[in-house]
Amino acid sequence: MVADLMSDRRALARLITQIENGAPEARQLVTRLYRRGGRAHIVGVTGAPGCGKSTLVAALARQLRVHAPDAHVAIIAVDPSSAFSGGAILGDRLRMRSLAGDAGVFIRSMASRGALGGVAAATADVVEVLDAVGFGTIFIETVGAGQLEVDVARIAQTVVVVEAPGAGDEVQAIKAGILEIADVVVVNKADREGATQTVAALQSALDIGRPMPAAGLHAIDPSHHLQAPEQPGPSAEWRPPILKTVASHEEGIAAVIAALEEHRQHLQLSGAGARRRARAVEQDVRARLGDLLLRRALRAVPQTHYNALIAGVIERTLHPLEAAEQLFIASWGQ
Ligand SMILES: Nc1nc2c(ncn2[C@@H]2O[C@H](COP(=O)(O)OP(=O)(O)O)[C@@H](O)[C@H]2O)c(=O)[nH]1
Ligand SMILES: [Mg+2]
Repeated sequence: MVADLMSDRRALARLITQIENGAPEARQLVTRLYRRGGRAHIVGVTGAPGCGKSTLVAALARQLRVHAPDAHVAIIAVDPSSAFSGGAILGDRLRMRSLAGDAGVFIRSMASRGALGGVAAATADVVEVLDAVGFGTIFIETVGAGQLEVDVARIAQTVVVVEAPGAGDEVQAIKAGILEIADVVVVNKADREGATQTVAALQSALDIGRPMPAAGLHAIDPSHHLQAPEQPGPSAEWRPPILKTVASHEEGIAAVIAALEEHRQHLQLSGAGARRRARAVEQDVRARLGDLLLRRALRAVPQTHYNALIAGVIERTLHPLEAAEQLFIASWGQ
């Protein structure tokens, strides 16, 4: 069955569509495949629109395939912000057309069809399927703009933040706050003026103080925190390299591939990968638990009671917390 999905791309595409739509038929296969995963290198690529992410990913995929023809590469393009992303995705397809004839490369765009907030979970499920099926490297391209995009990028083991030299001093990655999640920084379009200044601006932003790893995950109650053993050593700290590329001419790509591999090894040797995964798994389980509890609570409460409470909040006879508490009590024990 699993081998079938690698060779039967239509079946694979169908399964991914089912996952996107939250179709119950996909669930059994997805949960079964999860048990076989854990071998792929999952690489997130994020950055402002137009900085060259798709071109870079296509160049990376092509060179990976040349160096290791047996290793299959998957590319998922996620654009949660646009519900009607047909145009952008078509552009990506065209940009990646040089890969079109290679059966070892699977390209797929994810639309935000499901419920809000479901995109990250659906993407994670798709990545798990691709991993289990046997893809050696999985790229997730996302537009670096909001929290959802950051959530999607966090599915990755290695996050590449792409920046293009811009007009003036403005560095998008710094402005958007996504430099914090970078493991590798790429200044693409290095053929353009201002690349050196962009590298310098990024370098000083990285030097000024990289927050503790995985900022934002500290909200998790530490008493329930599954922690992998800390392994001290020189490899415990990772300093994101800043690399220049001209993706459209496939320049500087080998250095990016080397950095991805180095980061992967760092994750393994330092134990940082296990810690990162433990945090991600915990967050994922909690998010899914929250979703289940919410659905269950809402199912258990009569619609009229629910409507009355919402109306009460609208009329300000109830605080939203009071309404939530009453819903909680009403659903309790059901
Ligand atoms: N000058 C130059 N243009 C590039 C380079 N890489 C990509 N581009 C062009 O930049 C545009 C946007 O690229 P794309 O990969 O679609 O960016 P994305 O929106 O970040 O995925 C396209 O017209 C590319 O051909 C580069 O290194 N130098
Ligand atoms: Mg793109």
